[in-house]
Amino acid sequence: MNLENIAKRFAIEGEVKEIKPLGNGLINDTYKINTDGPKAYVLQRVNNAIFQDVELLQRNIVAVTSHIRRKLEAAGESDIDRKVLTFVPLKDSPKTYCVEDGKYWRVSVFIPDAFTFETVDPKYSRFAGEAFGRFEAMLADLKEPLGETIPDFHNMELRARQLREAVAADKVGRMAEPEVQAILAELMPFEEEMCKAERMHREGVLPKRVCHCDTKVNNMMFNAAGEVLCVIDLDTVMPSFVFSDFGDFLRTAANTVAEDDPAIDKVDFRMDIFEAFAEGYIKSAKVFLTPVEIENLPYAACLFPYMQAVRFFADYINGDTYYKIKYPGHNLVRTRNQVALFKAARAKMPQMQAILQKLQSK
Ligand code: GN1
Ligand code: MG
Repeated sequence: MNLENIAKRFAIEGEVKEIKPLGNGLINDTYKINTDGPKAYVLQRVNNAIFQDVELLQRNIVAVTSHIRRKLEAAGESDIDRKVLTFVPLKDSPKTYCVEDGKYWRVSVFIPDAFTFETVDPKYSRFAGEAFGRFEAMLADLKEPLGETIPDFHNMELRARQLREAVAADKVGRMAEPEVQAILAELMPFEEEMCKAERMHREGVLPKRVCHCDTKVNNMMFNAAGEVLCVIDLDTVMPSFVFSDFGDFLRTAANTVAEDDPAIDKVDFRMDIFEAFAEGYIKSAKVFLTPVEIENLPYAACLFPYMQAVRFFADYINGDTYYKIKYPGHNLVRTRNQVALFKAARAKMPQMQAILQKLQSK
């Protein structure tokens, strides 16, 4: 596959000089395109085994980025090209993706002088909370209905069912491993408790809103002064519960170690990060959040480590077909880490409730 030929199908300015790998996502393949023109670009292969409807996915992304751009323009913001992603159309069509040998590609403008982080301190965590709350608030009046790029992506009932199916199929014989049995026994007792969001939705007390759904710390760009520029990685922007964005950020940011650190005894859930993030998030999201949503934010902080544990674990049992792995057993290490984080977070729920009460009375 010739990356340069793919890049040349897009309406980029200048000549392509160099294409090199960028970032460390677990799903798509990402490259930076340097040109002799004023801009650099990001070339990405969208993993269409996972995102099966790339047409819908790009339609969502264009709807979301155009909407945010209009809002920023209306608010008289400066430097808008660094505050929202811009997707580049093809030379011969308004489409923002192309297909080469059954693979899907797209190009966006590279945001210069921007940084991503794998960890954050409380100050940055507050910025991030504000930014994700603002992102949701800006999209609250989006007219175009968005499709689910991965149907039921954060539906815990579905994820629990997928784990059961993986266990029953035992495709690669990993259910014989005693540790796999032990983890399963640890996870199962919490299944019902963790499926609370779907129940509340059926009861009509929990709405779906346009959410980012992949609010990992490293999906946010900061400028050199440490201010948030924009959120990136928009493939999963879709209707979901606000728990998705709140919970998934804390899953990565409040963990004292990386999500795949094998040192489980070092895993803990940082309350200073929780407090700062919640403060920022509530500040910008309170315009639309309901009391039920706020009250359940501590549940969200537990749900996401739990759901991620279930997803990593199911992938391990299925023979590592979803997440990229760096070594055999990587998904099992990730699972153990997320189980430990889930337990740490769950033990701190009363503290989280107290913090939320304090924040709301401010
Ligand atoms: C995937 O691609 P990346 O690394 O941003 C995954 C998330 C998981 C995350 C775990 C589409 O995100 O849901 O939380 O890995 N994205 C998809 O690190 O499944
Ligand atoms: Mg990412």
